[in-house]
Amino acid sequence: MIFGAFGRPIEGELVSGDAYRIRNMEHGRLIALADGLGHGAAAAEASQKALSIIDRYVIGHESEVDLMDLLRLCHAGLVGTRGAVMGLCHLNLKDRIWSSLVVGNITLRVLSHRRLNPIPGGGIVGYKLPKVVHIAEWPYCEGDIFISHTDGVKEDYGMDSLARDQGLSVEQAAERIIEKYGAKTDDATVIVGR
Ligand SMILES: [Mn+2]
Repeated sequence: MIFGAFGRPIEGELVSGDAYRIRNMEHGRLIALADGLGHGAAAAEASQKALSIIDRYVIGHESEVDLMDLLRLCHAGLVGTRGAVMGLCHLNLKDRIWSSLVVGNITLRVLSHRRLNPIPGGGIVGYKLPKVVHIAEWPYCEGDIFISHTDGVKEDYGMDSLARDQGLSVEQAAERIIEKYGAKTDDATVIVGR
């Protein structure tokens, strides 16, 4: 699988409050997407902090990732910031499993034999986690497509065909999705994997 992303801030801001990470792990990839509440520097502080916590966690956990532990670390670390909504996904190519969770308004899906979405928990990382966080686990199949985006991108399944388009790199596909479905009124970030 190859993953790539594109993001841009809301009009009039220099920094995006969204932030993402695509990390190589021993058996696959760890993908994180965070949308700090609001816009601008304070929103970016929250989402960037989540990424730095993830970067620190990965050291020593390259072969085994516990998404719930990682979420709890982010939650504790983001106290005192604006908070963020987040999606976390671990693709384990050795066991051929996708694991993912979402807190708040982040879209994350895998287009496999059918369309797979984790059940999102309401809440804000750093402020209030949902009572129950569901970790979705799905088998990885050859040809799976991954899409995740922040709420600055209008949900439209038309983006699935852009993500599948072999004539575009994953970064180009993410950029096209933002051109077509990105809202001018919010930061927007898309991650595509295939
Ligand atoms: Mn947003």
